Amino acid sequence: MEENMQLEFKKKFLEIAKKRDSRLILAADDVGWRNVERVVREASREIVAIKMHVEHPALWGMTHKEAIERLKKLSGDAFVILDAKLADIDNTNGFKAKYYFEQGYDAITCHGFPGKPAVKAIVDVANEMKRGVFMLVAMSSEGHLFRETEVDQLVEMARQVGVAAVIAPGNQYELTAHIRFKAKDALILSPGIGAQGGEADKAVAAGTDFAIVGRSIMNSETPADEARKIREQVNAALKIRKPVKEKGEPFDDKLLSILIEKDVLKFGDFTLKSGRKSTYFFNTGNLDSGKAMTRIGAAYADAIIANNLQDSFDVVFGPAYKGIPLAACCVQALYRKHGVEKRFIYDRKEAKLHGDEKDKIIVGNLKEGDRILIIDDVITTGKAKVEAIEKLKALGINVTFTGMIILFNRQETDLEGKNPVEEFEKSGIKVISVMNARDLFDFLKGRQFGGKVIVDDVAYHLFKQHQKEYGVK
Ligand code: NUP
Repeated sequence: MEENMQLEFKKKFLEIAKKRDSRLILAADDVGWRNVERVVREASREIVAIKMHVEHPALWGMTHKEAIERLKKLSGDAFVILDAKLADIDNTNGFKAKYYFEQGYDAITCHGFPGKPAVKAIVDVANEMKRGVFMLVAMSSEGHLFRETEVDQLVEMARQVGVAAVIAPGNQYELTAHIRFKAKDALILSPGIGAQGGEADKAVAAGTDFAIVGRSIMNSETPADEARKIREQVNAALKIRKPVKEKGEPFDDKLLSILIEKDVLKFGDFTLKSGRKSTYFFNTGNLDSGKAMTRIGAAYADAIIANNLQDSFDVVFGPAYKGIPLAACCVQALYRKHGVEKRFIYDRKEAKLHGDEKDKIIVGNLKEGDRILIIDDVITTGKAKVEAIEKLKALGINVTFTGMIILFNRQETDLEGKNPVEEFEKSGIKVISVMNARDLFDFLKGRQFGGKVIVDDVAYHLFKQHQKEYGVK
């Protein structure tokens, strides 16, 4: 019900944008009313909405009601948005939103960082009064602290609460493209175009649906011309924008881009751990930076949450060596992104000489009764995982293995011709693969990334050949 009201608002906003043939929101940022009046009058045909700050009516010497009324009259009934950026607790947000909507604003902006109930309080009021809520998921300002993990959480929150639109920077294209991907079909409104360095066409290509522009129009001698130029740029860029699903689906585009950036996929003659020859190699050893580990950790953590595994284990186990940093970044991402607190352990390849049996082999607190989730990069035959499980079982502690998260499943048979994933599942270990080889190769085949094709026809053929020999049914 609540979500529907915001959906209704979104629809209404899009209808008006269509009628006015404009996706341009004017930020009426001037302390003097005279200039605001001049600009809105001259540029009224170019804009769909006017955005102002809480202080503006007072600066213009009028009440909120008067300001809204005058702006609507001057602009031929453009929407009037209050950029209040509400960022308080639920109760306070609720009464502020109610007060502002009572003044007559069509929509209000808010922050998401105070948490879901705080945003929901605004949305509840807006739904009741049939108004819109626009939530910031990042900012255009230099040096802002909206990091990838926070942005992901904010986008998810906006989706869950069901706001009419999200606000994302029009001057940080990579970030907004990521938000576009995560936010799917949500409306994205973007400030940061013009005075803050953003270009309208690039912002739209990245995912912006509406441009919010202040100074470059407000300070212009010919505001109508300036506004028309931006309006036309936005409209033209929208016409040629590719659908979102081309960007990275079914894969997380941030994960995909780091795999590409770090050359994780290699082609040639390789011998795998199992002794098997391969025409290609998925080398997670190349994921060697903070950005890479952040994204990989997030991929594991997201897989755990998406598959609802968070209550099925007590500790994450990363088999030495490669599994060690993976387990560490997985539990970190679990905590940071999802608020889920788990321990992690890893084994020593060379047993320590002192301590009890457990301490010689295991680093971390492995406890009686622990349910263990194994984290590893790649699965081929499954042999390395079986060995890791046996090593832990040999310690004589009562533990169970409940799950396994693998970044890349090569989809190959084990040395007996069986499907290793099925074998694990038979023994009660749920196996989740973040990426399956066949899906990934099908997706990458012939696709350009930054001007280069990772999987060309030859590479694809090599993969298929290898699959023919070793692939599972
Ligand atoms: O991330 C944001 N960046 C931003 O500039 C969120 C905002 N709400 N704004 C607002 O957009 C800012 O307060 C100003 O009113 C407008 C951009 O104005 P200008 O840079 O186009 O002059």
